[in-house]
Amino acid sequence: MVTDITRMLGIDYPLFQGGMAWLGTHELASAVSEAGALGIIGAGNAPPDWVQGQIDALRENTDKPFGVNIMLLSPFAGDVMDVVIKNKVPVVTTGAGNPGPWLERLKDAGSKVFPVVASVALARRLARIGVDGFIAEGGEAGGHVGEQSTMALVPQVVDAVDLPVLAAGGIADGRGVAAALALGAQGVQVGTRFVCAEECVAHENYKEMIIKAKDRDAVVSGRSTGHPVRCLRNKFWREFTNQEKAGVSPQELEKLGAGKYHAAAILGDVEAGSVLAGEVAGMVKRIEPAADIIEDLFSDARQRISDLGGML
Ligand code: TUI
Repeated sequence: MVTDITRMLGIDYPLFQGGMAWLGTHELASAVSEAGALGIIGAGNAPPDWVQGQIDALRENTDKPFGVNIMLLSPFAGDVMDVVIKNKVPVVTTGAGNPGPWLERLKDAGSKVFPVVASVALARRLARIGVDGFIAEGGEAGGHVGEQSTMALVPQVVDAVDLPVLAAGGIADGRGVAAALALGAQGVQVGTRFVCAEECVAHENYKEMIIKAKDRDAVVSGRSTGHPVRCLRNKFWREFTNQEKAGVSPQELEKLGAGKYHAAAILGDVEAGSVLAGEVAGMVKRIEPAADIIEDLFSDARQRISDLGGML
């Protein structure tokens, strides 16, 4: 499939794997890139030497393009930027903030920069200073979320900027890919379904919880802190939400959340930990190789689009 994204990046499928903290490791990212889409190492809150190790390991397993996602609220964001610049990482995506201060150095290193945006305003501002495209992420997504839905946000970002846009949030099968393309996106970003890739290092309890999830199980907490997060309903979510309702301060809530992604993702404590996942968790049915997920997404999208063509 050819779009502005595949042409710009030299990849076969216009798909980015979401840069998930703890889960977007070199194992998953190299499998996704090797299969022809764009694998992304999720730096999350990790220190720069961990990111360097992940880049080295990925490059041992694939020569194909890949990306690093930098979570801008991380205390190490600036140090991780130094690492990706030194390594001339082909694609840099950013989350939870504005990558403007680093843009010139990233461009000088030859990186293509795709910020995640949750609003038209930020997209317009970043388009003016020279990013290469956007990931317009709706509130259906897992993890830190904005307020707008993918269905409404994507076309508004597409209309506001003259750069390629990928749709993210709420996409887990070929129907979602077809819908994103119909909204004007040049590609998609998928996170939750890749948590259940065989190559993803997520603990089996985490994968199992996603597979068992139903439509209403992916819920948001933390709106009062200014950093709302979508995760699966569990003991942690109930306690956090109760504290939030009781008016506990944002600093106390932050303490309550510390270490909870790691507890769920790696240690497999899916009751006391925070199981980040998008609303599409209810659509993920099995654990399978990353390459099969990619093939399924695009072969189904192609079929759906051609069926629709016949209907109209
Ligand atoms: O970043 C994500 N997903 C994440 S980050 C994360 S770690 C975290 N933990 C607690 C609180 C906050 C983060 C877990 N999941 N997705 C990309 C994303 N970026 N979603 C929304 C945004 C976003 C929101 C506001 C990007 C920019 C923005 O505006 C910033 C500005 O300066 O205008």
